[in-house]
Amino acid sequence: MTEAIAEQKDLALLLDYYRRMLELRLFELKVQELYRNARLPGFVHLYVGEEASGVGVCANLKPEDLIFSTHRGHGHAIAKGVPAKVALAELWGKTTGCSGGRGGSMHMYAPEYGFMGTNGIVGAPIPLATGGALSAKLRKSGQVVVGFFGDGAVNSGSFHEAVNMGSVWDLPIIYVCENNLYATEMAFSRATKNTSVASRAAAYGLPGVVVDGQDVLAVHRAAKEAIDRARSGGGPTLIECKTYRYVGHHEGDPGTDYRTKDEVEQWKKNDPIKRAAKVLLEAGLADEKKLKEVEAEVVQLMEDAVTFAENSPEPLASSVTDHVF
Ligand SMILES: Cc1ncc(C[n+]2csc(CCOP(=O)(O)OP(=O)(O)O)c2C)c(N)n1
Ligand SMILES: [Mg+2]
Repeated sequence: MTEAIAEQKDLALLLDYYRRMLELRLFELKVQELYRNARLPGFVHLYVGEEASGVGVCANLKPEDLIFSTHRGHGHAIAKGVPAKVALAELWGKTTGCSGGRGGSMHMYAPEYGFMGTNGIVGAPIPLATGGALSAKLRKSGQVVVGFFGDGAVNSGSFHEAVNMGSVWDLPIIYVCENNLYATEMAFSRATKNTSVASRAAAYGLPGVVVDGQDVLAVHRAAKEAIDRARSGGGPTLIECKTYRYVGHHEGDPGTDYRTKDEVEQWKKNDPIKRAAKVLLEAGLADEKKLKEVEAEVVQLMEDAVTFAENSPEPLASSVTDHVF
Protein backbone atom coordinates (compact mmCIF):
# COMPACT_ATOMS: atom_id res chain seq x y z
CA MET A 1 0.00 0.00 0.00
CA THR A 2 1.39 3.42 -0.86
CA GLU A 3 1.71 5.97 1.90
CA ALA A 4 -0.98 8.16 0.35
CA ILE A 5 -3.53 5.34 0.34
CA ALA A 6 -2.59 4.39 3.91
CA GLU A 7 -3.09 8.02 4.96
CA GLN A 8 -6.52 8.14 3.30
CA LYS A 9 -7.49 4.91 5.09
CA ASP A 10 -6.44 6.39 8.44
CA LEU A 11 -8.28 9.65 7.75
CA ALA A 12 -11.48 7.69 7.16
CA LEU A 13 -11.29 6.58 10.79
CA LEU A 14 -10.87 10.07 12.15
CA LEU A 15 -14.52 11.14 12.50
CA ASP A 16 -15.20 8.02 14.55
CA TYR A 17 -12.12 8.68 16.69
CA TYR A 18 -13.20 12.31 17.14
CA ARG A 19 -16.54 11.13 18.48
CA ARG A 20 -14.95 8.56 20.77
CA MET A 21 -12.51 11.12 22.20
CA LEU A 22 -15.42 13.51 22.83
CA GLU A 23 -17.23 10.74 24.71
CA LEU A 24 -14.24 10.27 27.00
CA ARG A 25 -13.85 14.04 27.49
CA LEU A 26 -17.49 14.84 28.16
CA PHE A 27 -17.86 11.83 30.45
CA GLU A 28 -15.00 13.09 32.62
CA LEU A 29 -16.25 16.69 32.61
CA LYS A 30 -19.67 15.42 33.68
CA VAL A 31 -18.07 13.37 36.47
CA GLN A 32 -16.14 16.47 37.54
CA GLU A 33 -19.33 18.55 37.66
CA LEU A 34 -21.28 15.90 39.59
CA TYR A 35 -18.39 15.36 41.99
CA ARG A 36 -17.89 19.06 42.66
CA ASN A 37 -21.60 19.42 43.37
CA ALA A 38 -21.39 16.53 45.87
CA ARG A 39 -23.82 14.44 43.84
CA LEU A 40 -21.27 11.69 43.12
CA PRO A 41 -19.46 9.83 45.92
CA GLY A 42 -15.93 8.41 45.94
CA PHE A 43 -12.54 9.57 44.76
CA VAL A 44 -11.71 10.23 41.10
CA HIS A 45 -8.68 10.82 38.87
CA LEU A 46 -9.79 12.25 35.54
CA TYR A 47 -8.42 11.50 32.06
CA VAL A 48 -9.02 14.98 30.59
CA GLY A 49 -6.39 15.71 27.93
CA GLU A 50 -5.23 12.11 27.45
CA GLU A 51 -8.12 10.83 25.30
CA ALA A 52 -6.11 10.16 22.11
CA SER A 53 -4.10 7.50 23.89
CA GLY A 54 -7.01 5.35 25.09
CA VAL A 55 -8.97 5.80 21.88
CA GLY A 56 -6.07 5.29 19.46
CA VAL A 57 -5.07 2.06 21.21
CA CYS A 58 -8.45 0.52 22.03
CA ALA A 59 -10.01 1.22 18.62
CA ASN A 60 -7.58 -1.35 17.22
CA LEU A 61 -8.58 -4.09 19.64
CA LYS A 62 -11.26 -6.76 19.21
CA PRO A 63 -14.07 -7.08 21.76
CA GLU A 64 -12.48 -10.25 23.17
CA ASP A 65 -9.06 -8.61 23.62
CA LEU A 66 -8.24 -7.54 27.17
CA ILE A 67 -7.03 -4.31 28.74
CA PHE A 68 -5.77 -3.66 32.26
CA SER A 69 -5.99 -0.10 33.52
CA THR A 70 -4.84 2.32 36.18
CA HIS A 71 -6.31 4.69 38.77
CA ARG A 72 -7.02 7.06 35.83
CA GLY A 73 -9.11 4.47 34.04
CA HIS A 74 -12.63 5.73 33.19
CA GLY A 75 -11.46 6.68 29.70
CA HIS A 76 -9.89 3.26 29.14
CA ALA A 77 -13.15 1.55 30.17
CA ILE A 78 -15.26 3.60 27.77
CA ALA A 79 -12.69 3.30 24.97
CA LYS A 80 -12.84 -0.50 25.35
CA GLY A 81 -16.61 -0.44 24.97
CA VAL A 82 -18.09 -0.12 28.45
CA PRO A 83 -21.19 2.06 27.91
CA ALA A 84 -20.89 5.49 29.54
CA LYS A 85 -24.09 4.97 31.54
CA VAL A 86 -22.78 1.67 32.99
CA ALA A 87 -19.45 3.27 33.94
CA LEU A 88 -21.23 6.24 35.53
CA ALA A 89 -23.59 3.95 37.49
CA GLU A 90 -20.49 2.17 38.80
CA LEU A 91 -19.02 5.45 40.04
CA TRP A 92 -22.37 6.18 41.65
CA GLY A 93 -22.35 2.86 43.54
CA LYS A 94 -25.49 1.62 41.80
CA THR A 95 -26.46 -1.99 41.02
CA THR A 96 -26.51 -1.21 37.29
CA GLY A 97 -22.79 -0.36 37.34
CA CYS A 98 -20.43 -2.81 35.63
CA SER A 99 -19.28 -4.15 39.01
CA GLY A 100 -22.67 -3.83 40.67
CA GLY A 101 -21.61 -0.54 42.25
CA ARG A 102 -19.03 -2.25 44.46
CA GLY A 103 -15.90 -1.26 42.58
CA GLY A 104 -16.25 2.46 42.02
CA SER A 105 -13.56 4.40 40.20
CA MET A 106 -10.48 2.33 41.04
CA HIS A 107 -11.89 -1.23 41.16
CA MET A 108 -14.15 -1.10 38.14
CA TYR A 109 -14.31 -4.35 36.14
CA ALA A 110 -16.24 -5.27 33.02
CA PRO A 111 -14.77 -8.52 31.69
CA GLU A 112 -17.71 -8.87 29.29
CA TYR A 113 -16.15 -5.94 27.42
CA GLY A 114 -12.59 -7.18 27.86
CA PHE A 115 -12.08 -4.52 30.53
CA MET A 116 -10.02 -6.22 33.24
CA GLY A 117 -10.14 -3.47 35.76
CA THR A 118 -8.89 -0.17 37.00
CA ASN A 119 -6.26 -0.37 39.76
CA GLY A 120 -5.46 1.73 42.82
CA ILE A 121 -1.93 0.35 43.00
CA VAL A 122 0.56 2.16 40.77
CA GLY A 123 2.37 -0.38 38.57
CA ALA A 124 -0.12 -3.19 39.24
CA PRO A 125 -1.62 -3.35 35.73
CA ILE A 126 1.78 -4.29 34.25
CA PRO A 127 2.19 -7.75 35.85
CA LEU A 128 -1.58 -8.33 35.77
CA ALA A 129 -1.65 -7.70 32.02
CA THR A 130 1.42 -9.90 31.58
CA GLY A 131 -0.43 -12.71 33.36
CA GLY A 132 -3.45 -12.14 31.11
CA ALA A 133 -1.21 -12.36 28.06
CA LEU A 134 0.43 -15.55 29.32
CA SER A 135 -3.03 -17.03 29.80
CA ALA A 136 -4.06 -15.99 26.28
CA LYS A 137 -0.93 -17.59 24.85
CA LEU A 138 -1.35 -20.85 26.79
CA ARG A 139 -5.03 -21.04 25.83
CA LYS A 140 -4.14 -20.19 22.20
CA SER A 141 -7.11 -17.82 22.36
CA GLY A 142 -5.78 -15.35 19.79
CA GLN A 143 -6.42 -12.50 22.25
CA VAL A 144 -4.11 -9.51 22.50
CA VAL A 145 -3.67 -7.81 25.87
CA VAL A 146 -2.86 -4.17 26.67
CA GLY A 147 -1.46 -2.96 29.96
CA PHE A 148 -1.81 0.80 30.53
CA PHE A 149 0.31 2.60 33.13
CA GLY A 150 1.73 6.04 33.85
CA ASP A 151 5.26 7.43 33.99
CA GLY A 152 5.00 7.02 37.77
CA ALA A 153 5.04 3.24 37.35
CA VAL A 154 8.21 2.80 35.34
CA ASN A 155 10.65 2.95 38.25
CA SER A 156 8.75 0.27 40.12
CA GLY A 157 10.03 -3.29 40.13
CA SER A 158 6.77 -4.50 38.66
CA PHE A 159 7.53 -2.69 35.37
CA HIS A 160 10.99 -4.23 34.94
CA GLU A 161 10.02 -7.73 36.06
CA ALA A 162 6.84 -7.93 34.01
CA VAL A 163 8.19 -6.36 30.81
CA ASN A 164 11.14 -8.76 30.93
CA MET A 165 8.78 -11.74 31.30
CA GLY A 166 6.53 -10.50 28.50
CA SER A 167 9.55 -10.24 26.26
CA VAL A 168 11.24 -13.51 27.14
CA TRP A 169 7.97 -15.42 26.65
CA ASP A 170 7.03 -13.52 23.44
CA LEU A 171 3.63 -12.72 24.90
CA PRO A 172 0.84 -11.07 22.88
CA ILE A 173 0.93 -7.86 24.89
CA ILE A 174 1.34 -4.13 24.38
CA TYR A 175 2.74 -2.14 27.27
CA VAL A 176 1.34 1.39 26.95
CA CYS A 177 2.97 4.05 29.12
CA GLU A 178 0.90 7.23 29.25
CA ASN A 179 3.69 9.64 30.06
CA ASN A 180 1.90 12.78 31.23
CA LEU A 181 5.12 14.14 32.79
CA TYR A 182 3.90 13.93 36.41
CA ALA A 183 3.19 11.36 39.08
CA THR A 184 1.02 13.28 41.53
CA GLU A 185 3.13 16.45 41.99
CA MET A 186 6.43 14.78 41.06
CA ALA A 187 7.83 15.75 37.65
CA PHE A 188 9.17 12.74 35.76
CA SER A 189 12.42 14.61 35.16
CA ARG A 190 12.90 14.88 38.94
CA ALA A 191 12.09 11.24 39.54
CA THR A 192 14.36 9.71 36.92
CA LYS A 193 17.47 10.51 34.89
CA ASN A 194 16.47 8.58 31.78
CA THR A 195 13.23 10.31 30.80
CA SER A 196 12.78 8.23 27.66
CA VAL A 197 10.45 5.40 28.66
CA ALA A 198 10.60 3.88 25.17
CA SER A 199 14.39 3.53 25.43
CA ARG A 200 13.98 1.15 28.36
CA ALA A 201 12.62 -1.47 25.98
CA ALA A 202 16.16 -2.09 24.75
CA ALA A 203 17.08 -3.47 28.17
CA TYR A 204 14.58 -6.28 27.70
CA GLY A 205 14.89 -6.84 23.95
CA LEU A 206 11.49 -5.68 22.73
CA PRO A 207 10.63 -2.79 20.40
CA GLY A 208 10.16 0.56 22.13
CA VAL A 209 8.14 3.21 20.31
CA VAL A 210 7.55 6.82 21.26
CA VAL A 211 4.45 8.48 19.94
CA ASP A 212 2.78 11.90 20.06
CA GLY A 213 -0.02 11.03 22.44
CA GLN A 214 -2.03 14.11 21.41
CA ASP A 215 -2.33 12.86 17.82
CA VAL A 216 -4.94 10.12 17.71
CA LEU A 217 -3.91 8.88 14.27
CA ALA A 218 -0.27 8.61 15.35
CA VAL A 219 -1.34 6.56 18.37
CA HIS A 220 -3.60 4.49 16.11
CA ARG A 221 -0.73 3.69 13.70
CA ALA A 222 1.72 2.71 16.45
CA ALA A 223 -0.92 0.64 18.25
CA LYS A 224 -2.14 -1.09 15.10
CA GLU A 225 1.36 -2.16 14.14
CA ALA A 226 2.10 -3.45 17.65
CA ILE A 227 -1.27 -5.23 17.98
CA ASP A 228 -0.95 -6.88 14.55
CA ARG A 229 2.53 -8.10 15.45
CA ALA A 230 1.44 -9.40 18.85
CA ARG A 231 -1.53 -11.23 17.35
CA SER A 232 0.63 -12.95 14.77
CA GLY A 233 3.05 -14.27 17.40
CA GLY A 234 5.66 -11.52 17.06
CA GLY A 235 5.72 -10.68 20.76
CA PRO A 236 5.30 -7.52 22.81
CA THR A 237 5.92 -3.82 22.21
CA LEU A 238 6.42 -0.94 24.63
CA ILE A 239 4.66 2.23 23.48
CA GLU A 240 5.30 5.55 25.21
CA CYS A 241 2.47 8.03 24.57
CA LYS A 242 3.59 11.58 25.33
CA THR A 243 0.54 13.22 26.82
CA TYR A 244 -0.70 15.58 29.53
CA ARG A 245 -3.52 15.86 32.04
CA TYR A 246 -5.22 19.25 32.05
CA VAL A 247 -6.77 18.67 35.48
CA GLY A 248 -5.21 18.07 38.87
CA HIS A 249 -3.93 14.63 39.85
CA HIS A 250 -7.31 13.93 41.46
CA GLU A 251 -10.39 16.04 42.03
CA GLY A 252 -9.19 18.01 45.03
CA ASP A 253 -5.74 18.81 43.64
CA PRO A 254 -5.89 22.17 41.85
CA GLY A 255 -2.81 21.04 39.89
CA THR A 256 -1.21 24.47 40.14
CA ASP A 257 1.58 24.11 42.72
CA TYR A 258 4.02 22.02 40.72
CA ARG A 259 3.50 23.20 37.16
CA THR A 260 3.02 26.57 35.52
CA LYS A 261 -0.20 27.93 34.03
CA ASP A 262 1.75 28.53 30.86
CA GLU A 263 2.71 24.86 30.59
CA VAL A 264 -0.92 23.78 30.94
CA GLU A 265 -2.00 26.35 28.33
CA GLN A 266 0.69 25.19 25.89
CA TRP A 267 -0.58 21.61 26.11
CA LYS A 268 -4.19 22.73 25.71
CA LYS A 269 -3.22 24.37 22.43
CA ASN A 270 -2.22 20.89 21.27
CA ASP A 271 -5.54 19.39 22.33
CA PRO A 272 -6.19 16.00 20.67
CA ILE A 273 -9.88 16.72 20.03
CA LYS A 274 -9.28 20.17 18.56
CA ARG A 275 -6.48 18.75 16.43
CA ALA A 276 -8.73 16.01 15.07
CA ALA A 277 -11.45 18.58 14.30
CA LYS A 278 -8.96 20.73 12.40
CA VAL A 279 -7.76 17.81 10.27
CA LEU A 280 -11.35 16.72 9.56
CA LEU A 281 -12.31 20.23 8.42
CA GLU A 282 -9.17 20.71 6.33
CA ALA A 283 -9.52 17.32 4.63
CA GLY A 284 -13.20 18.03 3.88
CA LEU A 285 -14.25 14.94 5.84
CA ALA A 286 -16.65 16.93 8.00
CA ASP A 287 -17.99 20.47 8.14
CA GLU A 288 -18.70 22.59 11.23
CA LYS A 289 -22.33 21.49 11.15
CA LYS A 290 -21.37 17.80 11.27
CA LEU A 291 -18.97 18.34 14.17
CA LYS A 292 -21.66 20.23 16.10
CA GLU A 293 -24.11 17.38 15.46
CA VAL A 294 -21.65 14.83 16.81
CA GLU A 295 -21.06 16.97 19.88
CA ALA A 296 -24.80 17.37 20.50
CA GLU A 297 -25.23 13.59 20.31
CA VAL A 298 -22.45 13.01 22.82
CA VAL A 299 -23.84 15.70 25.17
CA GLN A 300 -27.21 13.90 25.04
CA LEU A 301 -25.51 10.54 25.69
CA MET A 302 -24.03 11.96 28.90
CA GLU A 303 -27.35 13.48 30.01
CA ASP A 304 -28.99 10.07 29.48
CA ALA A 305 -26.17 8.43 31.43
CA VAL A 306 -26.81 10.75 34.40
CA THR A 307 -30.55 10.03 34.34
CA PHE A 308 -29.88 6.28 34.12
CA ALA A 309 -27.25 6.20 36.85
CA GLU A 310 -28.98 8.56 39.28
CA ASN A 311 -32.28 6.68 39.01
CA SER A 312 -30.74 3.22 39.29
CA PRO A 313 -31.19 1.34 42.58
CA GLU A 314 -28.62 1.17 45.37
CA PRO A 315 -27.50 -2.35 46.34
CA LEU A 316 -29.77 -3.83 49.04
CA ALA A 317 -28.37 -3.86 52.57
CA SER A 318 -29.13 -7.58 52.66
CA SER A 319 -26.61 -8.11 49.82
CA VAL A 320 -23.68 -6.74 51.83
CA THR A 321 -21.95 -10.13 52.19
CA ASP A 322 -22.42 -11.11 48.53
CA HIS A 323 -19.10 -11.54 46.66
CA VAL A 324 -17.20 -11.69 49.96
CA PHE A 325 -15.03 -14.76 50.36
C1 LIG B 1 2.35 1.44 44.78
C2 LIG B 1 1.74 2.81 44.95
N1 LIG B 1 2.50 3.84 45.36
C3 LIG B 1 1.95 5.07 45.52
C4 LIG B 1 0.61 5.28 45.26
C5 LIG B 1 0.01 6.68 45.40
N2 LIG B 1 -0.23 7.21 44.03
C6 LIG B 1 -1.44 7.14 43.45
S1 LIG B 1 -1.41 7.72 41.89
C7 LIG B 1 0.21 8.11 41.99
C8 LIG B 1 0.94 8.75 40.84
C9 LIG B 1 0.87 7.92 39.62
O1 LIG B 1 1.49 8.60 38.57
P1 LIG B 1 1.49 8.00 37.13
O2 LIG B 1 1.80 6.55 37.20
O3 LIG B 1 2.39 8.84 36.30
O4 LIG B 1 -0.01 8.12 36.64
P2 LIG B 1 -0.85 9.48 36.43
O5 LIG B 1 -1.50 9.79 37.74
O6 LIG B 1 0.08 10.53 36.00
O7 LIG B 1 -1.86 9.13 35.39
C10 LIG B 1 0.73 7.77 43.24
C11 LIG B 1 2.12 7.97 43.65
C12 LIG B 1 -0.15 4.17 44.85
N3 LIG B 1 -1.45 4.29 44.58
N4 LIG B 1 0.42 2.96 44.67
MG1 LIG C 1 1.96 10.44 35.16
